[in-house]
Amino acid sequence: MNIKEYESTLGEPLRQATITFLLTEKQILLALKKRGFGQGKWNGTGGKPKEAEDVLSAAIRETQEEVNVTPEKLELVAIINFYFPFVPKDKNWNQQVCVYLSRKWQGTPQETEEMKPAWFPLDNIPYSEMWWDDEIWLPLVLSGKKILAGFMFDENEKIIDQVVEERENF
Ligand code: 6U4
Repeated sequence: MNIKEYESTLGEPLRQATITFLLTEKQILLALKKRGFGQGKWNGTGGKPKEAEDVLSAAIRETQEEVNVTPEKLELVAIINFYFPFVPKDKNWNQQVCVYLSRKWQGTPQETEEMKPAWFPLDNIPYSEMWWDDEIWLPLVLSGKKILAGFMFDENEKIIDQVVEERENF
């Protein structure tokens, strides 16, 4: 099974989600997911848009809810489709994630019930404690590239197929 074959079995568009990374010149803000999907992994902040909410507004709201910070400028740097063919479709793990970088925000990151934030040096990102795909696409977006990508996972959340393309713009 590869991404193309699996995509053709999906009737509906993928559900949307967001990931946002705050950046300073030398550091990136990651947050440890304390519950739910991706529990125990470091990631950007994010989640699903509420009904009638656009994706950008969801990215801002999720960052507020999860680490108490309000991003002021968000740059869309990647659109990534994640596919979990071994998980029942009604669990809604298949998703399309818009990835944003923010260099301007209000507030100081604080731990909440959902996430525990921490700053990491850009040259020491804890990839072994993140989703496996992050090590592939995060260095690209941190180097200034915009990417369109797809990753497919097996039952152990290991990558079994991937597509990564550079884009001029979205
Ligand atoms: P709620 O509704 O908040 O209980 P929750 O189970 O917390 O849902 P969700 O769906 O809101 O999770 O957010 C999932 C987060 O995981 C989003 O920020 C997108 C991100 N994500 C999903 N698959 C990923 C992957 N393969 N690599 C990655 N992030 C991923 O880096």
